[in-house]
Parts: sequence; C-alpha cells; structure tokens
Amino acid sequence: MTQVQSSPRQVDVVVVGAGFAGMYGVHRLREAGLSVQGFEAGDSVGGTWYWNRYPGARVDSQSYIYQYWFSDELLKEWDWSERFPAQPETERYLNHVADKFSIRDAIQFNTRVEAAIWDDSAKRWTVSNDRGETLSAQFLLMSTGGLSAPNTPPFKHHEKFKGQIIHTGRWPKEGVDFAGKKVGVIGTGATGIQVIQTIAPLVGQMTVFQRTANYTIPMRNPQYDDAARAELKARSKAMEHRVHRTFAGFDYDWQSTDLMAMTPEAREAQLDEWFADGSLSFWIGSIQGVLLDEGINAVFSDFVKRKIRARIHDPKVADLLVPDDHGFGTRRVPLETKYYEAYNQPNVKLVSVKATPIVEFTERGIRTTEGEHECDIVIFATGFDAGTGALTRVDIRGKDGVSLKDAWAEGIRTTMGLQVHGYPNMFMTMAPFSPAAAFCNVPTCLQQQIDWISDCVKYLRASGLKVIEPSLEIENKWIAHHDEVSAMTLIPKTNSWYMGSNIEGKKRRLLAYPGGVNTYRAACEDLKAKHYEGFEMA
Ligand code: N01
Repeated sequence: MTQVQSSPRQVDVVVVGAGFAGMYGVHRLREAGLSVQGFEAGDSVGGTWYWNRYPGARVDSQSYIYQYWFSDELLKEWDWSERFPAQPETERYLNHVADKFSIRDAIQFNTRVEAAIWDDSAKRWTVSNDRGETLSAQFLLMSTGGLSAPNTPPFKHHEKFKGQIIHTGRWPKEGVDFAGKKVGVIGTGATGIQVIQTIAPLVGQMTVFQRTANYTIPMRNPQYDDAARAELKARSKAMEHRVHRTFAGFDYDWQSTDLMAMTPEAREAQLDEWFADGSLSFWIGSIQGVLLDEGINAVFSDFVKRKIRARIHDPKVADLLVPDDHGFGTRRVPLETKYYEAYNQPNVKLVSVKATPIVEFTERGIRTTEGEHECDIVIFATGFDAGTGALTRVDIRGKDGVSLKDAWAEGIRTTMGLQVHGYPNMFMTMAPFSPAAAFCNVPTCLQQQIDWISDCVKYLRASGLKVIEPSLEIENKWIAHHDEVSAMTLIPKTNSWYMGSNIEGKKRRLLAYPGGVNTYRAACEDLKAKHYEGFEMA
C-alpha cells in the first residue's frame, strides 16, 4: 500500500549528502538549534570515501589536515596510521565521527533526493525523494559533492560486452577478484593511476586505455609512530589556523624563491628538494609562477617529464606516458607509487586512445582502430561531471520554477559557490566558483563553508529574518572577479574536469575559484562582518 501524505513534514533544514560537508552541516545546524533532516543515497556516511572504494583509493592530502577541527576530544583521540591513508581508514574515521556525534540520527540513508522546488508564497523548499516522501524545509543545504556524479562515456555497444564493467566511483563493497583476469582500465587521472599501480601485480593481463598522459609526483608516505602523532597533535591548533590562510588550504604555501634567477644546477637542486617531499607541495606549495608564468611552468614541466621518462624501460611506452600537450599543474597532479613500474611488467599494455581511438565494445572486450583488446573486466576510471553534475541531477527549481539545470546550461552562475541568485535559502558546498570546487584541501574549504552557512542562518534567525538570496549585482560581481582571476592563470589553456571539458556538451569554464583559499575566506568573513551586504533578506 502506498502511503498518502496529507501535508508534508516540516523541518528547518534538509541536508543532502552525508560526506565530509553534509555530516558537518548536520552537526553545526543542529547545534544552532535547527531541526535537520539529512538524506543520503548510500547506506552509510562517508560520501567520496563511501563510494570510491576502488583498489588503491588513497588521499593526496596529509591525514593531519584532512580531518575535522571542531572537537579537541576528537583530535586527541583519533590516531592516523600514516601520512596519506587509504580509503578504508578515512571511511572508518568518518564513521567514528558519525557515531561519536550521533550524526546518523538525523540522516535517512538509502534515499536519493530527486527534486527540490521553491515555494515563493510559503518561502520554503518542497523536497521529494525516491521513496515517495515529501518534506517542507526553510533551508536547503546541498552537500552533494563536487566529484560524485560519475562520468560514464557512452561507448558504442557497451551493452554487448559479456564481462563486467565497473565505474571506480561505484565500486562494489564486496570487492573484485582480479586473479588471472584480463582487465581493461579506461582513464589515467588520479583515480586510474591509483587503480593501475595497485592491481598491476594482481591481474592476469592489463590493458590501459590512455587519452591524456598526466604529470605526477611520487608519494612519500611514512607510517606514523606514537611520537610522530604526538608531535602532529601538539601542532593541531596552529595547523587549523594555518590551513585557512594558505593558497590551497594545506599547511604549506607559495614560497618566494626566485627559481629563474638561479644557475641551472641550483635550480635543479631546488626542484629536487621540493620534489623529494613527495606531496602536492611541489605543485601548490612551491612558487606561484608555476600556475601563472609560461616560462616558469616550462621549467617544472621539463623537470617532471625527465623524472617520468627515467623510470620507464621501453622508450616507445615512455613517449606515451610523458605528457606532451599541456603544462605541469594545469590539470590535477596525482601522487603515485610505482605507477610507471607497472608498465615495465610484461603483462601490462598501454594503448593510446588518442592515436587509436576506441571504436566500440564487443562481446569480448574493446575494439580500437588498431584491433580488439580482450577483457574480462573493464574499469571505468573516467571521472565525474564535476562541480555541477551532482546538483543538476536533482530537479532543483527556484523562483518562477526556473530549473537550475536549464539555467546552468546557459552558463554556470553562483555567488562564491555558496548560493545562486533566484534560489533563495539554498546553500551549497564544493560548488562552482569557490576554491572548494578543486583548488583546496577539500576538508579545509568544506568546514569553512559550513561554518559560514551556519553563521548566516544563525544571523537570520537572530534578526527575525526568514529568507536570504544573493542579489543579481553581487552575483555578477563575483562571477566577473572569478573570470578575471581565472584568465590570469594558465589553467584555462588545458582541457580537464577543471574546465568542464571532460563532459560532452558542457560549456568550457574554470569551475573552481583560483584566487586562493585565503583570499576567498577573507571575502566570506568580510560579507559576514558586513551582515551579508549585497544579499536580499526578508
Ligand atoms: O577523473 P579524471 P579521476 N575515452 O577526470 C579519461 C580527485 N581524486 O576520477 O584526461 C577515453 O581526472 C580521461 O582522459 P582525458 C582528484 O581531484 C583524488 O581520475 O580527459 N578516456 C582521464 O584520463 C581528481 O582530479 C584522489 O583525456 C576517457 C580519466 O578518464 C578527481 O578526483 C584520488 C574518456 C578521468 O580522469 C577526478 O579524478 C582520485 C573517454 N571517452 C581522485 N572519458 C586523491 O586524493 C574520460 N576519459 C588521491
């Protein structure tokens, strides 16, 4: 029997998504005295760390800054095992947080929000889900993740394939047995690289279908002992302060080294020193010119190309694995561990789908223009419809019933990635035009955004106000600023998910604000101090 709901249940806020941001949103908003209903499509918390359980999934941010800061007790009691923990550890951490702060109580799992419609007369959101339930909420918090809507390219005849197709972002909980199997991997981004290097020793044969070769940095991942943990924990307050004041939300920041004034030998030694840290600091903690200046960028590119080439036995394979069509760091730079050594194994074959494109799937595998490649399993490490995908897959309608999907098809618009003009009382995290969308140690930005959002809601309540929405003017101003700063960088010169160019038909636009986490945070603080000047409130 289907239940007929007479009038929808009323809550103060609906939170969509139970990843890092959604969990923290539930915690902060409940703490502020609001009634909160969370919804999550998965059967538990974790978001990215719930869905991306593929072999080798591992964080590229240091564990001691990839965490929550809001509870001293939590900071003291949680022990990270290593510098860059694997997926199960981060998932365990998020489950621990959910249990400790009773976050699950507010969340309905196995439930996908399908639509959110703004009712302008009631000044509330009507939210419906795939269980046929409808709720009425004053506020809507979309913490649906920036990299959560899988991109599955529509390869011809994929339904004919008799083997198994798995997207890395929907990895089965029960795992996959690779022993003796012929495995195809499509995609060599941060995910593909982690999968390939991890399963290469396990598979019978592997064929990697690469479209674009990436620059990488070898990960240095020491295990922590009690002394190392104690030292890191002693610095946690200082670290919390620091991460909000750096360009990328990490504890390292741009340096003032004048690389170009150095002798070639001194420059090489400096690059070697930065590279040896084995973290993303070589990229976003070295010198800012790497993202702004063609000459400096070429120095970094040349250095990393040489490092890659030196590790590959077959020069023809090296020619394919060394990037040749973009500058270092203009797309996400993955950390890797023995990635290139995988291609030195006799059972691993690299196919350039630039040279020999995929024509179709067959019953037995994948046919490129050079012939058929047999596979028992094909792994789609093909990424995500980043920034916008998770939001536009929900039918969100603002004032006058305008669909966010339709509006954004004309061109993405947000005010600082926090709100959109025409969509009152809807807040977002990790959305376009904030650093959180790509250029950030994600938890730094998510916590900053949730803190800003909960402060804003508290301000409204304390002021007897019910509705907040950015004016068209303030939104236009932010978008113009975003575009101006974007144009100063080298990033728009390269195709990647940063530019939305990985999705057919998506308008090319830099998704994340590249002006710095520090600058963005200051702008958010300023808005708050000025009582949301430029926002329309009633
Ligand atoms: O996705 P991607 P990802 N035919 O879009 C290829 C974060 N992350 O899941 O580059 C053939 O980067 C595509 O080719 P090309 C991190 O922010 C973090 O790897 O478009 N190939 C590319 O090689 C990261 O940046 C961590 O030419 C096709 C790949 O698929 C983000 O998630 C770990 C294709 C997709 O790469 C996304 O990474 C993992 C087609 N039709 C991820 N379509 C850590 O913190 C796509 N490709 C460690």
